[in-house]
Amino acid sequence: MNIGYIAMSGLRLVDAELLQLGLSFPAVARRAREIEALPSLGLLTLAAMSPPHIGAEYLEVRDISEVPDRFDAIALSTLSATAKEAYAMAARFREKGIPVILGGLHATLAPDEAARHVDAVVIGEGEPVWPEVLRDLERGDLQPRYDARTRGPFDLRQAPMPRFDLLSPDRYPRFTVQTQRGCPYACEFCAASMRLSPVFRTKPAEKVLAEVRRLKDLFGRPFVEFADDNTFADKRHGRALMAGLAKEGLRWFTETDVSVADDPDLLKAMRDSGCHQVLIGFESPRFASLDGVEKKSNWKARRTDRYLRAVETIQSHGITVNGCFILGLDGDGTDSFEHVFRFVEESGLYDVQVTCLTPFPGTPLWSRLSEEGRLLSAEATERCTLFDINFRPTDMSVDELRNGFRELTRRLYAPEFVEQRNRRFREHLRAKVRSR
Ligand code: B12
Repeated sequence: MNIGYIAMSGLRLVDAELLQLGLSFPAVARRAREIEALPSLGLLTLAAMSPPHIGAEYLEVRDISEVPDRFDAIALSTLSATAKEAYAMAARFREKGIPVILGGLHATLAPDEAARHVDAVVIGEGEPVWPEVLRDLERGDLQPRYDARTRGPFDLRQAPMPRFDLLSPDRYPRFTVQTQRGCPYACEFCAASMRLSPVFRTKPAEKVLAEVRRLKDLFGRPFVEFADDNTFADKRHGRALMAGLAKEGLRWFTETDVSVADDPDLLKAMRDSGCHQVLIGFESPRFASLDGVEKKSNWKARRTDRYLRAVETIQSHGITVNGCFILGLDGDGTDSFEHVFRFVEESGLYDVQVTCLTPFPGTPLWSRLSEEGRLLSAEATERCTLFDINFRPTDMSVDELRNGFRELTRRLYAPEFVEQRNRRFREHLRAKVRSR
């Protein structure tokens, strides 16, 4: 038996004008190329659980016609933005009598929809059920649904070594490694790993380091993007990881929250272990826009007054910050674009990423906007790109959000403004070194 593990690669954006505008800026075009070059860690992880007598092949597919039909079954992974493409691809395989098993965030968030298009849907994390799926497949007894959430959160101490060896050696300059799952916070809009299983867990540092070493063995000097929601949510785990990573000579990037700025020792350890950049979801520079967004303790809103200081502290340790902002939050009017621009200017953020509020199906935000009659289309999953708009904002029109977003993109990524921020970062560091 031979299984094809299929990922749909490439950036997605429905708004063609915005795509063209974005790609015209060197900083955005560079990031888009990096995105094209990240493999699906989920599929490589599942392939690692397959017994040796079952063949495993990993494919990145953009165009359905590229897919060979030499497989006995297909394991397909999809996000909301690519769900319709995944269904179209599944239909092609099923026409040829090849069963399709679909998993991933969208299959988890919208399992009834997914079930209409494939032979089996896997809900939640793949690891707890994948061996069973393969067994049923071999017996010719594939079930329509496997719900990993009924088995509790997967214990990351048992995490298999992803099959990085399935990747072609020249295609990938960057790789992902996961150090934790879930998140201690509960943001209304979040459509990341906490939707697979909400319990926050860390992967033992030794296991993470083993994955890093495996990548080094296979690919020489890899650049690693940790595929985490919040790498330093557990500071003790973060410190243990940094101590180990310091010996690996790696360059890496991750996503975390502003609280790393409260811990100068951790920042120093991060820099010494090769941290190149941290991506932080500030979401908005204003308390009013964030008030109530995080449902457990209003954590995000309570931190807004420390944002400027946090950027300064982190960047002064030689780690660049990529600040993320969401436009279109409830209560945000047309002045919100200027608020974000001014924050970026004042803080000197090295990199910035702006996105539009996105109701991903199956999230609390989606349910609320649906109840309030504010979704533009309940079917337009292809608009779940973080840049296309699929809802009515409270304090501006859809067109005002679209146009304001474009104009803000133009201002933030203007090469002179990017260079000004990057120069400020370098000069600041030089001055710090001189003053020592
Ligand atoms: C790395 C990453 C990428 C990489 C790699 C994506 C990939 N193919 O895996 C790149 C840069 C390519 C990427 C691109 C995009 N991304 Co992205 N990405 C991430 C990130 C940071 C980590 C994802 C990850 O690797 N998780 C770890 C792995 C192990 O988990 P996993 O893939 O979910 O797999 C597990 C289960 O889902 C399940 N599973 C998955 N697939 C399958 C298949 C089968 C058969 C089975 C049984 C199980 C199964 O088992 C796995 C193990 O438990 C997350 C944010 C985050 N912090 O989580 C965003 C995230 C997943 N991305 C997101 C988005 C929107 C995008 C883009 C649409 C952006 C754009 N406009 O282009 C594109 C889409 C690209 C594409 N063509 O599919 C959203 C998706 C939300 C959603 N519900 O749809 C997230 C959550 C970020 C966010 N801010 O909301 N992304």
